[in-house]
Amino acid sequence: MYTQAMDTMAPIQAQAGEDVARQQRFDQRIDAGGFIEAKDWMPEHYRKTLLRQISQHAHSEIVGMLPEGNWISRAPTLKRKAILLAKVQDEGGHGLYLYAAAETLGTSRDQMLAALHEGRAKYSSIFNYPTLTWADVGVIGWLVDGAAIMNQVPLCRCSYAPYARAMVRICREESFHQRQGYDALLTMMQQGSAAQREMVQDAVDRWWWPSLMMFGPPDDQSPNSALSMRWGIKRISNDELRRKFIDATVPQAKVLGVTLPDPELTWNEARQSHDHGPIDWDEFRRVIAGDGPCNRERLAARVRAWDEGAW
Ligand code: BYC
Repeated sequence: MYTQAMDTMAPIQAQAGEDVARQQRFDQRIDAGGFIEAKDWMPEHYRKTLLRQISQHAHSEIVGMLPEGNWISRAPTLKRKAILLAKVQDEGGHGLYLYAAAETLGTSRDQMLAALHEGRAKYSSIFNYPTLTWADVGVIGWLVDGAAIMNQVPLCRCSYAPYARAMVRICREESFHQRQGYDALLTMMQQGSAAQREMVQDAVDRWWWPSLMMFGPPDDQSPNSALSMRWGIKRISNDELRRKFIDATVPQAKVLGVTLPDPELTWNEARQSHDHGPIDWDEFRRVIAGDGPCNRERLAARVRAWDEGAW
């Protein structure tokens, strides 16, 4: 028997059926290891998760220009100055590719930058620490860019294709950044004075633990990891990446002749990996909540650059 209600229900049922079909197509593509393009349908939560991660990543690149930028005018030689200038410019370029990738998800660059300037957006905790000496510039290249590469190479296979494509170029440039940092430190350690070697060790002591925090909280305290792994946004977990970074860095420290500031750092034969001492997660939480050594200074520098560049 025909009723008027049937007429109004039919489009709703058809829409619900279409939503289920789209979700199934999306899940199948993700399960098969496929990629999602900007114009493809995606669940709202997937879009928001990507926007959160990519915009935070973009902010990290441009805020990350500040600690090293401080040393451009004080680099020890013309060669080191030219290398550092190129590196800092590269970081600005990474920010631009990443803002462009994030914009494909429907939020404008102005909106993302407003969130940064108003303190509503996060950027990597690591850039809230000061660069006290020239050795800090080398250590940022070695440890910070080294950690970034470890974290970012798997992002070249991120299920969201515009992000994955941006990451391919970024990773190539980050590899060069890591090598230049290591090379600067090797020069100081092998050809420098005792004071310069001490400077390198002091910088390693200050940057080691914050570098380990770059990978994010432990897996069992990472609220976003489960879904991001399910959706192929993150391919390797925070703890696993941290472990791989430590394993790769220990032999490099040996060649360099520096000591990593963790008395509990030991090789675990059974796990074929290193065990490490406890990370100060209270410090991490304080820094990402805005109370690190340089949070206020970094944000003020970004806001000033924005205001002074306004038309
Ligand atoms: N700093 O559930 P979780 C560079 C936040 S730039 C600040 O594990 P997720 C470079 C996290 O956002 C390097 N916040 O989150 C540039 C979340 O908060 P919300 C930047 C952090 O997203 C210049 C909460 O803690 N790299 O290479 O699954 C010069 C819970 O965490 C941090 C990227 O951005 C942190 N360290 O995993 C030199 C890479 N860790 O958003 C070098 C892309 C966690 O819920 N991003 N949080 O409020 C990622 O891979 C992931 O977003 C993370 C975190 C591994 C960082």
